[in-house]
Amino acid sequence: MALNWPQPGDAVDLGRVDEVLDGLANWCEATALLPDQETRQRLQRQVTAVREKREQLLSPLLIAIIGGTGVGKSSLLNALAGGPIAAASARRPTTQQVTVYLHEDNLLALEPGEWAAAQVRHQRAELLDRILIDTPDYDSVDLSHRRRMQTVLALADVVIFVTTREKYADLAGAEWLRQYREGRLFLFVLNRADEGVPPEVVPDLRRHLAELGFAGAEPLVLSATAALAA
Ligand SMILES: Nc1nc2c(ncn2[C@@H]2O[C@H](COP(=O)(O)OP(=O)(O)OP(=O)(O)O)[C@@H](O)[C@H]2O)c(=O)[nH]1
Ligand SMILES: [Mg+2]
Repeated sequence: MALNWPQPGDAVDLGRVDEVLDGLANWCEATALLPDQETRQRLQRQVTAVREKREQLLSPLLIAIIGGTGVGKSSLLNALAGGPIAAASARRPTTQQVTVYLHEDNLLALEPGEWAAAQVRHQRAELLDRILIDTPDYDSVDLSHRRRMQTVLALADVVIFVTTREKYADLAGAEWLRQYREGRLFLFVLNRADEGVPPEVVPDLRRHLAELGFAGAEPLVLSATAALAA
């Protein structure tokens, strides 16, 4: 597998975070230390907000892969998973429903609703805290594809937008993407790099992204199939 996940490295010690939060919560009670009630209440609200964020750190990251038909979304998912867990093929469109890939030990109970039409359990330990979601294309004539993809987009923590040198210009009309900019991390992948990338493509793609409000986004130029084969 050539697309390596970042390693936790110097991961934050959550036990230490809890100690600090408990200490701050005690201060909120200490009228001798903080006589001003308004200040104590403000601190209490902040402690509560940080506790909520800390809880979120324990939930698996929802990573949604989106893009036009045939750009290589399912292939990229396989490259990230390090094995062929999603069906990818030359048939268009291949992925017709949202498919959620999660570890068999993952305790997250996902209700198979409209957005999570299919679930595939796997045993890849490195994906325990990451749920990969493959979505149908957004540009098919079947409008339900885009609707389902957008439901996932709203829930995702990380969005990987996949495009190719043939399709990236479609971003010029992708106004719908704007509303999802806030609250999630976006990564933009220019796939099929093994087939060559003309020099104007990446600067053009950057320009389209800036026009959509993603100024400074640096496209990741790669080949999903080459990564999976490596
Ligand atoms: N040369 C090359 N082909 C690729 C690459 N990534 C995907 N493909 C091929 O492109 C075709 C479509 O790939 P998929 O991964 O099924 O694309 P998709 O975006 O999931 O397509 P839909 O599910 O129909 O929306 C398949 O035949 C893949 O083998 C790549 O990096 N290089
Ligand atoms: Mg697919």
